[in-house]
Amino acid sequence: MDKNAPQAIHLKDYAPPPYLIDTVDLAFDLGEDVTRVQSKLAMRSNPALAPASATGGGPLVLDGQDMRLVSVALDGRALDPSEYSVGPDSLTLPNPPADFILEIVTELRPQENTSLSGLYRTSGNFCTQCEAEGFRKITYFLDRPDVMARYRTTITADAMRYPVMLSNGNLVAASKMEADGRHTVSWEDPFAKPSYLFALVAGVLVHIEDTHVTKSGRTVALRIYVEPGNQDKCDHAMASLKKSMTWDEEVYGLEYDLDIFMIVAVGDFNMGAMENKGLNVFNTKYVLAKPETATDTDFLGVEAVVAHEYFHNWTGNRVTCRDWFQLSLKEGLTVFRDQEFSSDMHSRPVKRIADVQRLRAAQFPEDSGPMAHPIRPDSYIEINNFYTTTVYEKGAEVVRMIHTLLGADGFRKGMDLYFQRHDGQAVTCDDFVAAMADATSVDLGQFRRWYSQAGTPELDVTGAHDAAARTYRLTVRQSCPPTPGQPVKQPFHIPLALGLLDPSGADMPLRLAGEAAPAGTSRVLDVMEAEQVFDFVDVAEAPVPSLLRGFSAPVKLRFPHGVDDLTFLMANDSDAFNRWEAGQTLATRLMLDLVADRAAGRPLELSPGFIAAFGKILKDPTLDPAFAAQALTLPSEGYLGQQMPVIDVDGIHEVRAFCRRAIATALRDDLIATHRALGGNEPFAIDAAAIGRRSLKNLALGYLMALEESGREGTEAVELCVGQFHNAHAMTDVIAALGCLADTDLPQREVALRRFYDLWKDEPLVVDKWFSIQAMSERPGTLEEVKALLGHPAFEIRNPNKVYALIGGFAGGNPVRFHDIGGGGYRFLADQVLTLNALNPQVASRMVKMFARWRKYDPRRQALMRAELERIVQTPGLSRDVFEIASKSLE
Ligand code: 0A1
Ligand code: ZN
Repeated sequence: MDKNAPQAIHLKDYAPPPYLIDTVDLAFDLGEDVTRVQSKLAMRSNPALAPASATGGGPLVLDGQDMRLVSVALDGRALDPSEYSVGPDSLTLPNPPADFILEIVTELRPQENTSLSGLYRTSGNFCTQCEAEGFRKITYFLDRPDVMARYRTTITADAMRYPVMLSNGNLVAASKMEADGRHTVSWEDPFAKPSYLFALVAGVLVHIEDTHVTKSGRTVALRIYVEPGNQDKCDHAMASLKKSMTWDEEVYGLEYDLDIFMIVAVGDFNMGAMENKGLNVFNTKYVLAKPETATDTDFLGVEAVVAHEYFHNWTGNRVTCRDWFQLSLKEGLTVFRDQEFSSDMHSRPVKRIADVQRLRAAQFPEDSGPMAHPIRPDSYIEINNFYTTTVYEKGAEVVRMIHTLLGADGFRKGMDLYFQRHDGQAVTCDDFVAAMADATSVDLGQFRRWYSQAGTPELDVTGAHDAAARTYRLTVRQSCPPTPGQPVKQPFHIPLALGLLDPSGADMPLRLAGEAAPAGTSRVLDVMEAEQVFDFVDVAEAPVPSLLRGFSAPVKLRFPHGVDDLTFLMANDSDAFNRWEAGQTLATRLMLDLVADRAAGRPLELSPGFIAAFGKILKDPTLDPAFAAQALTLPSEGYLGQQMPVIDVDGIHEVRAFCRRAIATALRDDLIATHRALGGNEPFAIDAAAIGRRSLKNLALGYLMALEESGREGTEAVELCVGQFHNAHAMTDVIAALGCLADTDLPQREVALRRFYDLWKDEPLVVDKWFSIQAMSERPGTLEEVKALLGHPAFEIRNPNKVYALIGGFAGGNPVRFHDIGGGGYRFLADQVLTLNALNPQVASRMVKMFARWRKYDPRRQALMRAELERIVQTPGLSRDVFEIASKSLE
């Protein structure tokens, strides 16, 4: 390997810090040209290491990059440059004393920082992002999460340009404007924290304010800061914050711990949001929402992300990670908490289905590709590449399994013990599991393999009924495919929730051989062996098993259910998730058969039984519309592709379109009736029922518009769609209609796109939607349009949201055009990755990931994608971020 290639960091090499930092005093002088940072650190050698000696803990190596070192002083004495050494990423003091004050002055140019990590500018304001390793771009520091210090932050800047100046904790001092036009504030955070939770914001901002009174009677001020003009879009975020605070008190007994909680929304942000102590910084996408500008998905996203960041105050901030390999300690747990919160606020089955769809769409492919890693990775080149769906969403599934194994009360006991033991500490995933096990005496020994083994386990289940013996035997075999660096896996501890349906569709009482009495009608089996049998007794008639209820483990399950069994489960399963799942399994099977038919040149025909089952769901007045919409959505092209050894891009696209047309043709009148019944502009509400009605209505519209291609039959659909586009008040309805029109060649398409832009050109988040709708159009000319849109005045390559909307929308949301056999899509993406690499490595790396699954395609596409990856890896000046993904993809 190239000796200049970036090196990996390994979990096994973890060593505690030789020095600790007790307090940090920061003084920022924010300037248009240069920003000066004075840092005063109270440091001492780490007593947990060798007995403290008078000579201290050996060399002190502070992290630091991309700034100018102005001066260093130790215990008040300015050091001569010969007394320390500065490298590209560090500042080393060869032998400091055991206890000392270190003062460092650095200078930065935030206006030139396009990486959006460290201190940078957004819309003229100053803003920071320090997770994971951004603090080292502000000052030299022990920039690692196990060094926790108390911070005091003083900010001085021009009073007119930066009237609002914020940092973590409580405001402790504020000056009036001085003669030079500048003013100063000081903030103090009483809680020790790692540097990644530091934040500073300064600029022209307005805020809305509310309060929350905690269970114990303390009043907390709540503020949401936005750019002027956006105040009218903050109410939903504020309401979500208040609900989150109440929920965490009720469910976990956790109260907020400072007197003020602030959220700042910024337009330029790499991720969704950041949980800095007392001062969360958010991507505007997860704060700003009003019915005219935000879809229901956006509203739900705001609620979930506000909750997620708020919940981090305990799971992440009060108890943090020892090192970045433990990232899932805070992220998996906090995603689990936000998922549960959203379930409690809306519909549990609908939320569970959405979460599982997301896991399957993004995490399963990651777990079976070149970037597969355990939720606690063993090594990384660039930690920013490990804010993955595996660490987050699979991490949440692992926590959910613990919840399932312990029960809600046991889980709460485990959480209580976790906080009792570790409040104020930086700990590991093992510490978390130990607290869960110790609080409940549940043995989680084998369960720990979920933290160390990558890959999606596969369960092959068979059932055998013995009518004479009245027994039913389930045989469960588990396996897990090899992943990079892990050729062989040990069996996992898998909680398998199930029920058995009798011929009437009712759940049978479940009694395992050896048990005195049945234990309920839905229960969790502990699958621990490579092969295991479970014998149920008193089973008079052959049951239809309902397996993996509620998706009780992140696995792929196979059971030889016949078509009739699946239809039966769709109609009867008491577990809503599995009713949905049965329909998806059936649809997947039928659609993959059609893909094979098409490849063999056979004519396509969709089973009338399947269409009839769809019709039944559509017409069932007792069903929750939100659930019906999920049940009537065919598996995505991406999901179908995952089920094939070699992804047939065009076959899948054509078959899915064919099925949509077949369903729409057969159920046309019912679809129109559904759209009518749910249509009209009812007063806007953002509750589960209203969201559900809109999603079913727009699902119907989508099917009807599938008829558009078939000419005359589609005229009425086009009228409905154009009418909805022009008359709807809620963005959800407008976007649904515009999305349908964007796939057509109708003259109304251009009219609608132009009108939409003209109406919304001053709302960046709405313009993002306009970009992504065009990027995801299945029309053949989309790539050329996307290229042209790169030059549109509203497109900014430096703004992550714009990149995710246009480039990400095309490469990630338009399989048939991105994977066009001509290779133009691939060349386009690689060009964009190389442009972004120089500007914002994190964003570039998220884009290059779209190539990771290249081996799943046919030889021609493989060769094309491989060539682009090679072109990328060979480019000089590649960031660690992009290098890691591109090189691992080629391995
Ligand atoms: N901790 C945040 C996500 C986040 C991670 C990294 C960032 O910059 C590299 C920014 C935000 C969360 O889980 O919400
Ligand atoms: Zn998080």
